[in-house]
Amino acid sequence: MITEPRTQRSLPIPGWAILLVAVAALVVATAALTATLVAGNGSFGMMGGRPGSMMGGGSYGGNGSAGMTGGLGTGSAAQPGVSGFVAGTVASPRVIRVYAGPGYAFSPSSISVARGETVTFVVTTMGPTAHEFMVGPADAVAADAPGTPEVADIGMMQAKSLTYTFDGPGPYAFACHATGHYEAGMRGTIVVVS
Ligand SMILES: [Cu+2]
Repeated sequence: MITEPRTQRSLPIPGWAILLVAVAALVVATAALTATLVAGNGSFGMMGGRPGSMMGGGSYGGNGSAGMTGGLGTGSAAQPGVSGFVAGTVASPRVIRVYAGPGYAFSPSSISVARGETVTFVVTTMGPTAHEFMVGPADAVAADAPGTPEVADIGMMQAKSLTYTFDGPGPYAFACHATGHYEAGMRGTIVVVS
């Protein structure tokens, strides 16, 4: 703070010129960066955007499917069976976001998990109708069997989470058993990838 004005006074270059150069450099740098991104992968833009850019940096061209399978904001770049996938554990579950509604549907309606992994489902209700989220063995979920893990009364724009370990062979499923919803098709499948 004390020595700050010294450089400016001793230099014959006026402050505005330095500022101009700095701005010009910034413009050039921005342009170069933009050009690199566009040239690197034209189709990356919308989906891979934010979370992918840091992690995916080195493997841009190599793995075009990462952005697509990630789909509706699951947040994780790699899916089970894809290189770079990290399975959830009891200590550090993998977070999978699920959207309930609008209407009587889940998005995504099919979810891949690794055998034995622990997943925390974060279920958000879209639309005015409250939903439930039950996950477990497919037959138990279909029958709405007592004791099957479930979160209920998830109101509009509310998120509730449920953690489950897929330690059996499957098949597994998830569903909403609010009155009439399952019958209307509000269910999904879980694919266990060994
Ligand atoms: Cu529902």
